[in-house]
Amino acid sequence: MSPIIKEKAPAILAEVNKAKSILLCCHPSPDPDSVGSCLAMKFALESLGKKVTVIKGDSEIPEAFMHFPGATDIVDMNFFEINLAEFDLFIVLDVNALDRISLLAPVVIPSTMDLVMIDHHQPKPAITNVSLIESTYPATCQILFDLFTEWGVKIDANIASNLFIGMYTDTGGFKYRGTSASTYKIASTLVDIIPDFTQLISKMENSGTPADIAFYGKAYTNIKTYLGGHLALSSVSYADLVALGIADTGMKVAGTSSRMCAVADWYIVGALTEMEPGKIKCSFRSKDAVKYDVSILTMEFGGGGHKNAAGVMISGSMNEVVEKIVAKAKELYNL
Ligand SMILES: [Mn+2]
Repeated sequence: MSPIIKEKAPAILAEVNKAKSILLCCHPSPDPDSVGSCLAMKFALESLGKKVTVIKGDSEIPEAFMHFPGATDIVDMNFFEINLAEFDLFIVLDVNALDRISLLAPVVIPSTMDLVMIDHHQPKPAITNVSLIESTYPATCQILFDLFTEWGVKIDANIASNLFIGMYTDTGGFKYRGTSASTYKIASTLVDIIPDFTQLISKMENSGTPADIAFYGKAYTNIKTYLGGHLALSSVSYADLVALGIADTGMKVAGTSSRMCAVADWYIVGALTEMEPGKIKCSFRSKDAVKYDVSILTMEFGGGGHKNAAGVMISGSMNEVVEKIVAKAKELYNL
């Protein structure tokens, strides 16, 4: 149990106790740690007698997540569509800055709504009086397990399923840096409670379409290496996306960079996808987070993330963006 969580748990519970109606929001391009943490928090808060609304935020919830318990109750609205006056507390999960809540427009929190932020990304300056940032944890869902334990919330099957799937995904199946003995102990506790955890994983991972595989094929075909062959960048153009009939890349961009780590000599890998003309989504992975901290690279372009996994949206043509990344990587890393 992290001392930070122990220290912050009572203050967050005090915010919850004084709230009547609580808002939760999935982050843009939500991953299972975002959706799972929102849904687990919803069930936990409801067990404390609170009225809770989860909104989908900017993006659609991927079909592959719709079997997470509670997912069908996620309200189909973004931050700017929901009536904020109905809520007196907003708990932001798996997000460390206001501009990560929505990319659609600047997020302004009304004075009638308190804000609590709970996250495991590299800390940015605190923007709320009550924030819990524990960046040594591999998933927001793992923070929530400890937080709920501190609160005395009973972890039922609904909460356990959502926490488990978030932890499983953000740790790359319990193997990324940051995964600890505690992660495994908590996972063990959770799988004891979940009716069928292998089904939970399988339904999420094996619910793709032929277009998903075609996307990976396109990305892997377009890989070029730089900096002595140690930086590898894949690229999928907007024209490629149109040709493949892919409107929403979901987790495929991050999936591409994760799989590119398989090549021994590629120390830093990046998957670049032109989401709309002139807007390149970049997902980076590092094999050695100490020597090649990719969160520094993405922060140079206004993004963020973890030392070993980080992302950013960069404007420009594919060639321009590749040039910028290669130049910055050359400057930052000793390659
Ligand atoms: Mn996360």
